[in-house]
Amino acid sequence: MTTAPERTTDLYPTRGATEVITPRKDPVVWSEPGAPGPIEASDLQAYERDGFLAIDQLITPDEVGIYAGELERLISDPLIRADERSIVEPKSQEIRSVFEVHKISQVFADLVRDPRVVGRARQILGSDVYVHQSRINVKPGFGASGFYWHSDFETWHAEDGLPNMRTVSVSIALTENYTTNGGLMIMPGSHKTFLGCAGATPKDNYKKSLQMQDAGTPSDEALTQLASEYGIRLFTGKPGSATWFDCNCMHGSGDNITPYPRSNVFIVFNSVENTAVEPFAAPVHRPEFIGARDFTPVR
Ligand code: 6CS
Ligand code: FE
Repeated sequence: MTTAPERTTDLYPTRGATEVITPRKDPVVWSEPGAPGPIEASDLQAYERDGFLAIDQLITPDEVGIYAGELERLISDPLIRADERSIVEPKSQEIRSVFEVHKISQVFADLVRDPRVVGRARQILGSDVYVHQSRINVKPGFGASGFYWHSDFETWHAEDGLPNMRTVSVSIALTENYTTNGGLMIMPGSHKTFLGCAGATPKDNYKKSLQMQDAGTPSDEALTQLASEYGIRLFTGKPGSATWFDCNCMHGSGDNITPYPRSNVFIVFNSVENTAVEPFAAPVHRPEFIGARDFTPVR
């Protein structure tokens, strides 16, 4: 019989009656200065300051072909389409995302374990890591909808039960990210302010939030304040480029009305010292294909 992990102190209150700002209490970079790893010290300092690190080429063009091919294989498989891990676009019903690709695809499982990938995650988080979530985002052209402004940690804390900000995501471009096809936007420095959102988490929220998030989205006033304080950075890059970003960055992406898909693979590494407990602001935790409850370190 598995006992529910005990609830720890809630350092980052959210989804109450009103919005509430809490200064970040956790480090951004958890490893000691000079700790070994693929990230240069100057880049690690920039990541600590900005909350993100853009890499022009994390994987080679040949490798991109392998992963882009695997994405196509997955989204063309009727069994995958019928699986609960697949989320479709509200209008076109085309596949928008497929979750838990590190478990259903050996190709993506190998990417997770690649030292260029997991090595950076361990260096940022200062420990062994496991995958909290992985997904491929297709973001096809001709109207694929974006992701409204949010902090991922706000959801992962409220609904998946991650206690601290010791989680890092990497988005690896599998198609060209232009200025026009719905690229990732981050407010540089916003990771140091936790914005607790107003409004309780509805039951089975994920069934809607993965298409269009509502609970956990900031007010216009808060976004206006954050944008004026931090600005907005749009990420562009060739296939194979990557953006590493802290779990609490305020980020989003626009719709893609161009003919050019903006596909990526998105992997979320969590420290084994920060494993999920009971949700902090939801009746029950989300399904394991969205928020892992298997904390086996990546080897
Ligand atoms: O709810 C989540 O976990 C997912 N939603 C978004 C918009 N970003 C993070 C994550 O993939
Ligand atoms: Fe997100």
